[in-house]
Amino acid sequence: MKYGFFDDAKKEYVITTPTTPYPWINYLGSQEFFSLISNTAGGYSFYKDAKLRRITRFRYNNVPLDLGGGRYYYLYDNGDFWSPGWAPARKELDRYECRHGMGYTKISGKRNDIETEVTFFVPLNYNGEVHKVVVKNTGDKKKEVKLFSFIEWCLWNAQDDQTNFQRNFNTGEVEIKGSVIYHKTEYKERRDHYAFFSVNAPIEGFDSDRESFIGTYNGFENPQVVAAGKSNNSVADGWSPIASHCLAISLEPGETKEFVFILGYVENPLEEKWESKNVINKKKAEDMIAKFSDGAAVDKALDELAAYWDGLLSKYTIVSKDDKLNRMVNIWNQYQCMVTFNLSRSASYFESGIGRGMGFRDSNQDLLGFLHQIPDRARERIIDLASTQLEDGGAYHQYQPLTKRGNDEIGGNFNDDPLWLILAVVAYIKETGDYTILDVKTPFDNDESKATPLSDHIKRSFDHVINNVGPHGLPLIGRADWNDCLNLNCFSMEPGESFQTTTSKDGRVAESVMIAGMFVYIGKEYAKLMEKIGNQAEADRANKEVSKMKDIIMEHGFDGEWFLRAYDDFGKKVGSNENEEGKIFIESQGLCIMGGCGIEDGKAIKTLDAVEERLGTKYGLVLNNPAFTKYYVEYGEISTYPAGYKENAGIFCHNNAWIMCAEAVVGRGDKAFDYYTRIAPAYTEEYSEIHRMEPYVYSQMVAGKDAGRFGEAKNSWLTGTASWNFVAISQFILGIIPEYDGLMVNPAIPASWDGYQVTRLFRGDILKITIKNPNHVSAGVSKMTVDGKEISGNIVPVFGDGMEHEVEVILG
Ligand code: BGC
Ligand code: IFM
Repeated sequence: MKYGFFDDAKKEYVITTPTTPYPWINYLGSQEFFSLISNTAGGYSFYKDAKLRRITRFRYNNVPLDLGGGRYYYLYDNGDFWSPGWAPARKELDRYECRHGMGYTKISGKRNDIETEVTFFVPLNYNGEVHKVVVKNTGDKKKEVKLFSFIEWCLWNAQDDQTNFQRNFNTGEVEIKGSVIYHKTEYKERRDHYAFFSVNAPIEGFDSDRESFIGTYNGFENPQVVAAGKSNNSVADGWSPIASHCLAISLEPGETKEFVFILGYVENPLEEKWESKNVINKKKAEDMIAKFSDGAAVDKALDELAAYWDGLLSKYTIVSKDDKLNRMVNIWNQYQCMVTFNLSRSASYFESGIGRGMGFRDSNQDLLGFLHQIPDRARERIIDLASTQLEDGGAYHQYQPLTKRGNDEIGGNFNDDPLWLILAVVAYIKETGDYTILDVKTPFDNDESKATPLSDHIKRSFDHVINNVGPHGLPLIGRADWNDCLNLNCFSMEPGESFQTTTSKDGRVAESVMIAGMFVYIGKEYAKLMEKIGNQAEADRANKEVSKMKDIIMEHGFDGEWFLRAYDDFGKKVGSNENEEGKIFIESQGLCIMGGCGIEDGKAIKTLDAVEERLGTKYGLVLNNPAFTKYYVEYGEISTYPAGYKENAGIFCHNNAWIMCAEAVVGRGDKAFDYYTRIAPAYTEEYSEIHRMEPYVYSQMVAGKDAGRFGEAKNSWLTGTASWNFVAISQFILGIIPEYDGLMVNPAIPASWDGYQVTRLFRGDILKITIKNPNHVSAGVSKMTVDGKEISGNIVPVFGDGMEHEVEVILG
């Protein structure tokens, strides 16, 4: 069952009912000011850091769902009132629609012959959310209505805001000047930032104290002020400051009126600190407000935003016979890659914005699906990440975006982390041809006195693996590798100690076949890069280490029909046919094959067949099988999850992509694409009542076959799934692959396809690539012409002339 439809021409998903199976959200802003907005206008805003600079308040896990705060509008008409986005008043509407687009959301609702449309967006280079509200009288009688706005301020530090009430109920301060409500509560930083909510019209009244507006025992659905149709003009003094305007609007039949509301954030550099207590420098807010004094200015900014997204998305576009594939590749997957690049795992409807900052492994992987969009931002991020690396090549697992410093509480020792940095650097150079990034002096642990060129950082990443191997010569897993919940060192836990902070105490240590697979896959890339920059000695050394590791994998990491997952701290096999539960895990299968293990001797094919048989379901591949049904102290958190959920045999969409890639590596395009369609959101749209999450973005996990709610997704938006699935489809399956010296074309597609076209903007050139499949094969390029001339090999050279070039590729 569907709850809306894709409007591909507008790059929108159109939701036709407010009661979607779960709130279906969108993100506004892509630079420094960010907002989450649901299809009924719930959500919140923050500046740079969802924990430390939360601008509006939101209650997670609220009852009812998605009524925990938002930017709310209410219409009052002669004793009746409603919200044009349905929530929070939740009065029935005669018409409702929500259009989630690229960086904007448009919600409209009609009742009592009043049609209201609100467009929410964050203009480019602007620290604020703009709401254009259009109210129309569609009836034949004159209307005198009131429009109430509402937002609730968060007292900046979102964690403190939800916990430290003894303090916070005393600190709230506001100021009202004309139609602008300023939020000037200090946080401990002492007046170096404030926020405001304005409207470009005279107001009849306002409120800035929550209780005065809502009533002590009312809710967002029936604020006493709205019910009475009259503001209280309350000025908050402690408690919970809010901002609400009341506009009296008179509308002749057919008449439309337009208003611009702005929720803005202002940062004052130190030297501009507020002159004295209670006096804020309003100039910056006034300038921001002046920028959007009317609807025309707003429309212009919306056009600029659309042009910006058209530009970004034009870097990779496909024309194929499959609409679902086209909309995933051309629009939504790339859009989600931008969002995950910006926010890592910090703020979504499943991530509270206070739990996690930017993850080292997460952000490095997010870069893979994003860096073709804005390579300069990718470059900056790579340096930020590498600056939190430690001298031994290990890394802080997370850092806080506002400070960019490694998080000491979480620390490091997730032994996959360092390798992902190499992969991100390699991908960046292949996309841009910019080798100078390798020379950038980059600190360790943010200490400038310890800065060395980035090339040295990736060398240390590589060496971190070979310096930390266990009894079989396989890499030590550390606290956990990519699978956070496979905690193989947990048996040595002392009472009161958290499993995640322990390491083995008796000298034996768990080893990861997954990291070994990553090492051969990514280590080979490291060697190639070294060769490319003329460091043959380092390339040779790296190649030797990689081939040694490959041998170790085949000797100690292969279980006969598939790859093992690990050795636990007792030296026992994890992910082996010998085990009763958890006989096979997905991660090592994908990565070992991507690293080239088992290709020549048929073991890769055998492995992939076992993956299909044991992990395959109609909704995607589960992570492990059989699921754990009881707690195993030697496995840790993974076995605490009920069977079929999360890392315990859930369908973890991130690692499904590695199997697609592995299938492509062995040339089985049919299988690769089949797996792609099992989890790609556009294909799940048809059964949204089961899947429940947004049909335009990936979710981290779908409940697996052992779960009570098989097929139901959770944790949409912020997941490495976005970038890895984009890599899988755009590079491994459709076969358009950036290489150091040009763009390689090497598809692995369903044999039934006749062909498709891809337009790729690569290093300034516009490559129009037509792929033809006359003999109905899955892989193998038999002929390639560039601008009419046949070339040998399958790499389109870099022209560097910024012109259009026609590429024709014949498979067979
Ligand atoms: C979850 C993982 C997540 C981790 C983050 C675990 O509880 O299952 O998916 O990555 O927490 O700390
Ligand atoms: O690899 C992790 C990631 O860092 C956060 N989400 C879950 C993944 C698997 O455990």
